[in-house]
Amino acid sequence: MINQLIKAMEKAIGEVRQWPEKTVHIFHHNDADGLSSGAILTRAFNRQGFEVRRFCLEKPYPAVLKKIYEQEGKILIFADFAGRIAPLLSNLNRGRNLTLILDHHVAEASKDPKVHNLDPDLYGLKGDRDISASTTCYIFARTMDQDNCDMAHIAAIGAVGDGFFVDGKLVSQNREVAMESVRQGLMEIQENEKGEQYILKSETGDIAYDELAVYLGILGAAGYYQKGPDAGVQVCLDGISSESDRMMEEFKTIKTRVFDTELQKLKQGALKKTSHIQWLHVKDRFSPMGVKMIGDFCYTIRNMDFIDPQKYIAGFQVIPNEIPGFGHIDFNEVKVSMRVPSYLEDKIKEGSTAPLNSFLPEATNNLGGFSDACHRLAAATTVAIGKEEELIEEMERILTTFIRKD
Ligand SMILES: [Mn+2]
Repeated sequence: MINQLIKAMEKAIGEVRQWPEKTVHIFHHNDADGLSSGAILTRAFNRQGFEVRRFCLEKPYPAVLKKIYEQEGKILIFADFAGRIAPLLSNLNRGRNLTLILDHHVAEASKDPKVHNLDPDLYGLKGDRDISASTTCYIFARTMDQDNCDMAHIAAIGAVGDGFFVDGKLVSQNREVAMESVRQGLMEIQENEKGEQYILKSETGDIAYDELAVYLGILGAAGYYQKGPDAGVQVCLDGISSESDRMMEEFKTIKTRVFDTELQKLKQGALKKTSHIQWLHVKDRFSPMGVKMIGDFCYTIRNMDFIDPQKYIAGFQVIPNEIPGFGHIDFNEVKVSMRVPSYLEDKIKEGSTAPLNSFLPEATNNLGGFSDACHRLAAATTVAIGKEEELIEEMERILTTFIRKD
């Protein structure tokens, strides 16, 4: 399994070395796993003498992919997303760029030999148990050059950050990077009643890996439009600095202020209600924070006293027409994030209420929108600006049918 993956990585690395252009374009996610993936790849390719252009994306939106694939002759690398959309990337690429996918989500095989899908899911490993994107990137970097094994402690950031443990412990490939970090004196593992606590031993002091992941999450999400991801990658490579601390505090302050203002609006009646859904629209009031924050906000309010415990929660946030460092993009789209109050969560878990992924993707599709991460208790998609009410109506229509079927 893992040997087959390493073989596929060797093949891709061989093609990278022979590729005429010596610049790599890295696109990575903005959570702790994505930031540590971006950090590992940047250092690994710099060490090989490549110039690195790194871009942090909140999602691989179709409009962004279209712009990326207007290029030709490039080396394009996707980390911590895109495993599932390898067929789409194949269609966009048509042999014109060398594309590598280093993801760990559920994957589909590529249809273009120049698109190498190196997602371990295709090799029998479980992305929600065995291996994070950061560990996938670490194995890739080590396959490129054995000296890159000094980045095991960076891989562990994503492994812990994604939060997949068995009995409170990292397992499989994720465990191997932890063990390697311990061997190199960069990690300490403490046993406790819940499992294991992982501590990074850095020059600037010790820090628990789960705390570091939260820290990076704030830089990457709340600080998305203010160079937070760059600071996050720097933290992964060189540790926390007074500058990263200053930025983190600033982003936390912005988040508190913006959330408090929005809460006041909701308490004054800004929450709209239909038969099964309660919803809100923050327009661009969450700016300059990233669009991940609307999901965070819906989760924060889910059990507050003005929330109906029996209705789904939907929040809309306008997606800025810009990708930091990548330039202007005409999205003209709004993101919708959905969460559920605890009461509904129990109903969904016992199977007596429709989970979010049974109606949001379908409703989004019917309106020509883009579905990405949809789970039972948390889901998000995007639709064109102006279609918000229509989306709510479409979900109501599907839910009504669903309930009748019962
Ligand atoms: Mn991940």
